[in-house]
Amino acid sequence: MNIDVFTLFPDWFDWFRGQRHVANAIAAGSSLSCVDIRAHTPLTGGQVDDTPYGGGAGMVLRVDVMDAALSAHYRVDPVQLRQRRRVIALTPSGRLFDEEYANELAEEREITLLCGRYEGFDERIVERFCTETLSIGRYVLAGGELAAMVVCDAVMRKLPGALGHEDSALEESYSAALEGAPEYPHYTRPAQYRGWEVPDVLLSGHHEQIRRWRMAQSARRQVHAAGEIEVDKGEGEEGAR
Ligand code: 6GU
Repeated sequence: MNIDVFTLFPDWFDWFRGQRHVANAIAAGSSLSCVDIRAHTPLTGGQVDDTPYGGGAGMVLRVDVMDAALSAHYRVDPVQLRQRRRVIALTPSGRLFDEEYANELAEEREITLLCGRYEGFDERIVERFCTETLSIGRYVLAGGELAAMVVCDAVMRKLPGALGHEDSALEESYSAALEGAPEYPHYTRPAQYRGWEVPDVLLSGHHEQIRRWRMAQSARRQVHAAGEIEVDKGEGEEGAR
């Protein structure tokens, strides 16, 4: 899979590319390229944004600058580009990014992510050049770059060769194997620590009982994730007070 990120801060992604599963995916043939929006601006002084029509705070990324960057990189009118690949504007009001959305993107051969800064994009960028808008949550970040990394992290770990252990992505939170529920709890050595025990069933060696326990735990977490937040005091029954 090839991911292109259009950003004002391409060097932020140098660190991200070094993350193990990202580096693995790249070594296995995927790519994560950054295009510096500012390098393509037709305006003097490297200008990329401007004040909003109608007034108000902040700056808005200009449509002519984004047009120039997309045109220079793909050598095609960006109005046509979106017929060949998903071009995604990262914005706090976009479609909420979740595991299903990540699976959808992981199926694509190539995608383009546009990072806004300041108050965001001139709306014509979204209307004319993009196939969709994406948000990683209902809060506002100063720019789309961290959101782009979140998307790349969630998508790239699904690509062939990204994870060391081939089936570690199969039975994890929100996977089909768990019927879309969050993952069950894990424990490892030591079996006793400060009097805190590991559930007996996990030490029992009864695979069918372990499987049933895990499915039940996963389903229980699903209920909590859906809204009834169980306050996790971080202590076992005995450890309270
Ligand atoms: Cl994609 N961008 C910005 N600027 N803020 C966000 C976001 C994206 N998703 C959540 N908050």
